[in-house]
Amino acid sequence: MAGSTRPWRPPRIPHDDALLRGEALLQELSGRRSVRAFAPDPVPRRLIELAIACAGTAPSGAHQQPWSFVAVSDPAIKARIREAAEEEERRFYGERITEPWRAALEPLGTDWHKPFLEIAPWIVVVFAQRHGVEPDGTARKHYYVAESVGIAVGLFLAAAHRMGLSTLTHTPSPMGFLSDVLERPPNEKAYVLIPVGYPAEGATVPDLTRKSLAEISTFKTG
Ligand code: IYR
Repeated sequence: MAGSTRPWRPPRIPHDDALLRGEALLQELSGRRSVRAFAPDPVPRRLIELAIACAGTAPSGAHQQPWSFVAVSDPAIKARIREAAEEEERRFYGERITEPWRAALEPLGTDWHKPFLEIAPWIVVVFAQRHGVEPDGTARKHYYVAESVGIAVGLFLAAAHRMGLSTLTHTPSPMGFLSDVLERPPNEKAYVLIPVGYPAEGATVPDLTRKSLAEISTFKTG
């Protein structure tokens, strides 16, 4: 039997107004940059809650919402995360990285040092629920988990940016230590770690450009 439905017919936005809205949003999103040097200045918990709530509006496979967000401001936990992440990263940059990968990362100037993990006022760790858990403890298959969580993370980043907060989309590899430090259940796997805060005084970002619309799109209009 199909689930219940309700009518859905939101008011249409006239095209001239839609154009202005789209252009304003593009300008807003174009101003987002990943930041690697954070100020220690605090960010109210409510702003983090709002960014998470925005992420939670993402579409997901079979509407299973296979995500958990763990927001950390506890200095002791941030210190443990930094320590474990730097241990992994030292191995990555020292042994596991390939030459092509090293070359690709060169413009970013990254290395194993991750002081931002302690300095940023918040670290939000996003976990993907590889499967659900029924009340009786049996596993329930989840669909399109990576796609669903990826969309939610995109909305989180956009929401944080809209509130004037800077983020880094960080993936220490491997991230298994986050399950231990944050005491997550076995059906969850760390997906990405997002420091949130304000750029440090004197922070810089790589002088990158984004691909143009023409480079990223093809229209087949008949
Ligand atoms: N996880 C490492 C390496 C790294 C990999 C990619 I792909 C990046 O875009 C940036 C960094 C680190 O965080 O340093």
